[in-house]
Amino acid sequence: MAELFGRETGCCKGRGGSMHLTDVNVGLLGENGIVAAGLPTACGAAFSAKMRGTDQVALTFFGEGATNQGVFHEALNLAAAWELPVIFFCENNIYAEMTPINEEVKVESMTARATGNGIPSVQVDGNDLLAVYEATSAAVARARQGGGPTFIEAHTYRLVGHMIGDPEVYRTPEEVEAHKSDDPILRFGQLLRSRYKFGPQDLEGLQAEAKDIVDDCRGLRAQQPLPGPCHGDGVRLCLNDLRTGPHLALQEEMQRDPGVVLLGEDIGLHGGVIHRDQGAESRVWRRAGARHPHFGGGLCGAGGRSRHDRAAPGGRNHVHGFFPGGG
Ligand SMILES: Cc1ncc(C[n+]2csc(CCOP(=O)(O)OP(=O)(O)O)c2C)c(N)n1
Ligand SMILES: [Mg+2]
Repeated sequence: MAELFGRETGCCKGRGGSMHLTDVNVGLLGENGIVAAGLPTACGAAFSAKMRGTDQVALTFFGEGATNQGVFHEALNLAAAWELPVIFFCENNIYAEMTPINEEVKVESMTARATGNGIPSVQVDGNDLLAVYEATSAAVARARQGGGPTFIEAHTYRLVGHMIGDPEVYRTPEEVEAHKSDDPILRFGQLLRSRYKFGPQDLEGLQAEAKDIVDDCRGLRAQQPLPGPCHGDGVRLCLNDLRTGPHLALQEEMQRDPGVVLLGEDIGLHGGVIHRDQGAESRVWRRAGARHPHFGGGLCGAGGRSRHDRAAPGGRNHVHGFFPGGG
């Protein structure tokens, strides 16, 4: 909450804003305002976990609109080819910003896109909290047993506008009204009453507790300091031409840190189109166990993420115009 108020005490020291919440201490690797950028990032985290031999599983959330992005397909293909422990969780709320699903896609279900990339998928009622929990737990167990990625499509609905001030001219108030009784919080309350025998006071107690927490947070705004100017560190300028500079930097990093590997199109097989990387390629081949096919955007995001985990890589990207996931 301090981060949402832009305070220095927030998880990104007040500089992230609501769309970039990151807290690696709890496994939150970073939200992203760029549609679909979280998918290759999650692949990077999963790749890192696989390389380090941990039982960690990466989970990424995105909307049905994100499945129209090229990098979505690159990330799914990469995850399938490398059998990564990653879960792709698609929240299908039938609108991408303001565009209804029937104007966005021609497939019946987003799971078709997972199947097309060789990834097993499941559809779930996204407003049923326990159903979501069970589907996700099964996918985690599968990933931990070495079963690779799973795609979950959760069907849901967005009850409020896309953003503050959304005029909502693309749907009728009646349509929104009709979905209100399907609100997952209401439905879970009903389940607690019917199946777990919660009484009205039990539920009211929980609601009051939640309200108190939110009310307490409001005080943060006045109590906590705003961030000051930010001074970067660890950035070094490498004055060299564009062709040799990156190679020198990569070689230096790989010598300095044995955990560094190199990802890039064709690099695993024979060093890629620029053979200067060859000294590094045998190590890449052994460590990653793959030839690194043409997954430009996927590798780019995966590299950025896994670098944060100190498992990999020095990276190079030939084609992707935009670096999803940062790093
Ligand atoms: C690469 C990119 N293109 C466009 C946008 C603008 N944009 C923000 S949200 C959104 C719609 C995404 O649809 P969906 O994935 O269904 O998410 P939802 O709107 O349901 O949250 C778009 C196009 C963006 N943030 N990033
Ligand atoms: Mg959507």
